[in-house]
Amino acid sequence: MSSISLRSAILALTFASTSALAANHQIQMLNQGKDGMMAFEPAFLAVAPGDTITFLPTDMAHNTHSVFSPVNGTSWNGSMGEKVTVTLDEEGIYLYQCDPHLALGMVGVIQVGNAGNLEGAKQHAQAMSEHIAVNKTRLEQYLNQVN
Ligand SMILES: [Cu+2]
Repeated sequence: MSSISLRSAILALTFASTSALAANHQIQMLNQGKDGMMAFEPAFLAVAPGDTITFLPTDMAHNTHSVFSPVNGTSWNGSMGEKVTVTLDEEGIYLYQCDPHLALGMVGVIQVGNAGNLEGAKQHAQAMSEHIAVNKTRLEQYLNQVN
């Protein structure tokens, strides 16, 4: 195989993996997870643009509500116990929370592609932290996993 046709083959594969094969990821809403009580799991998730996220009401007394998205990015606001599926096309950081358990640190971070809005996300997280009484370090820990 010549180097040009090999390169074409690799480009074709790369294109197929980013456009045709968008992945679905699942995030559970839990009373008790590996990060402790009242947690999303996984609470930090890095995905590709166009991937789909499904929030599963594994335990029922929770919701998922996006509170910070990239410019033109999707936002969502699920009811209590609602299974929510969103497709995230816009690159950047998304922050979300469980409304009744924000004070207990039930928050999560999704990174889609490049984190061009990381500084804005950190500023928003700072404001959220004022409403978090328990598990105050979670949000920062999740944001520290962004790269
Ligand atoms: Cu909750």
